Amino acid sequence: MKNIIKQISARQILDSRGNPTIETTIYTEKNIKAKASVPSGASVGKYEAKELRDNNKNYYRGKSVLKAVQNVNDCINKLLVGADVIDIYNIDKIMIEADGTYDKSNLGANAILSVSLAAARCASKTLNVPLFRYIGGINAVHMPIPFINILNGGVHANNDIDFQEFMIVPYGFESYTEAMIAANNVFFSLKDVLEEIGYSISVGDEGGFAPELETNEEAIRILMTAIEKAGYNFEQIKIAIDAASSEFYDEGMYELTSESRYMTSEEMSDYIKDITCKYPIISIEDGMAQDDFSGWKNLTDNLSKEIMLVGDDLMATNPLRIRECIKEKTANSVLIKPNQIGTLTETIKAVQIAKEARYKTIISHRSGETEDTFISDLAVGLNTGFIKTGSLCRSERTVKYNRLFEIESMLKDNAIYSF
Ligand code: 2PG
Ligand code: MG
Repeated sequence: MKNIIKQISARQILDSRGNPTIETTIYTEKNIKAKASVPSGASVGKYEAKELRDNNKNYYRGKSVLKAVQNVNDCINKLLVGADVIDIYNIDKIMIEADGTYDKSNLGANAILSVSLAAARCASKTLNVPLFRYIGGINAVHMPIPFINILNGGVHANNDIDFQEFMIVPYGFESYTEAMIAANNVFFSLKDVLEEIGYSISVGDEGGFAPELETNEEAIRILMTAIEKAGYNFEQIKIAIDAASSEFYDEGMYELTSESRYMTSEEMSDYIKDITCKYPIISIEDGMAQDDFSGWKNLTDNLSKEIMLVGDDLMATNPLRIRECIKEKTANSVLIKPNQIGTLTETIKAVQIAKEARYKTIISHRSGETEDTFISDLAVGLNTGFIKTGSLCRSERTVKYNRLFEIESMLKDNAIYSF
């Protein structure tokens, strides 16, 4: 009886963009407590579970989450007091049934996820094991390869670059720690390169530099210069892009404003193929828009043997959508964001389905983050192979990388870092 939930209470806190979000604490009869908070996206896909916002224009500009907080403190608290905190599947099931909608718009995906994550953390504390160990058992020894977003564009930055994220992927190294040293060298090398040319070195929402570059290709070339000037080659460090193309797709056309290009789906697919041939690119996320299914199929047919084609908006961490994409042989990798689906156990299911089909999986943060490090443990616990959690500055990003340093040192010689 000692593991039973005594109380669940939530409050409103602020995320890294200064917008309200929810933080939930769970207390058990054994006097163990654990909390979790949830992030929020800017380029939100239309198939994601819904976060509840109050929309009261006079309070936090409509962005407060007091209704979600109340749903935790009243409804969810009543439902879960007395439940076993270790049985996370039961906890999630109770909340999913109480919500009763396909997109969690009733209680709010933000409310539900905050409880789901806090419960898992509370379970790990109850069992006295690290969170990654609770999630993954003794199998949890693989450190994820980070996708580090050091150049920001799209809706994450105040510049005109169309693509949202230009990331470095330090995969040719012996350990996570060594990979991060290299990534850090490239981050500062990029700062020097930008300063030399006279570009701004202020940063965007995810901590990557956000200079006013001319084209997407210029961004790629500047990253390559930074990698080389830091003394690395493109076998050690590759480039990944999140085009976030749903943001510039309308009525069947893709519009790259910075390059004054207006492209059909086929032209967009050719454009991606072209940059993939020209540059050391390992992965393209959301190369095609969430509703351009035939475009996605075309891109997959053309490029899936060459690089990772990652579905973010396309699949929205939704097991049903991931299954559909697998069936249609669309994309070959899945971005995994717990708040796109709204519970930990459905997130786990999404990863399992993807892995069974040999799709690669990348655990991901959101552009509006908190100091919570849950996703670091999740990446190791689920052995996803990859994590995307922003640049190498801004504490809401570095806190996740720092947790991974901690996990690697806990694993000692058992830690594995490989592609
Ligand atoms: C993405 C994410 C995270 P956002 O598109 O992959 O980088 O951005 O959280 O704004 O949706
Ligand atoms: Mg994305």
